[in-house]
Amino acid sequence: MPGESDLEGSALSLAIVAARFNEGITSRLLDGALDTVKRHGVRSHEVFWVPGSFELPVVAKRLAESGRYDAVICLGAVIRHETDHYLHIATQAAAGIQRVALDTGVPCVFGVLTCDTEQQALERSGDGRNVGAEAVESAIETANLVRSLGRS
Ligand code: DLZ
Repeated sequence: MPGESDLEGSALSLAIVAARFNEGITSRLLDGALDTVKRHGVRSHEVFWVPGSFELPVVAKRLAESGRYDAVICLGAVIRHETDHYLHIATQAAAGIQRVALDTGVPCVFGVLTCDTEQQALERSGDGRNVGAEAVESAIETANLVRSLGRS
């Protein structure tokens, strides 16, 4: 039986970093994220913008190291183009965000869509399914768990 997730946000301070590339999609992810922040009563949050998903890790690192946030949520949309450029961006964004989390101990959540088409990205950033909303819930649950485990 899976355990219950603790989605109480009232003790948490969150940073949200959003990529401007494919802004039509990432603004929808941000809307979902902000709605979820509100729904779970998150104590405080701040939003930061970067040019593209490739820049998410470097800013996530500064925010995680600042000691001001219990978790960092990274939002982006990488959509397949004619070349394999997108693949490098998606792979490095994922690896970089995970590295920041492991190096700092601050949960850094991967709210980056990697899709073949814009239609797929729209379907995952709407009022039904929204990966930005899911990312905030993952951040809250993980931050609460890390906090409950105490200092290592
Ligand atoms: C250059 C680029 C391309 C081709 N595609 C995307 C994308 O689908 N999603 C995204 O978030 N960013 C893309 N970028 C921009 C890169 O993330 C980055 O901002 C630039 O390569 C500058 O480092």
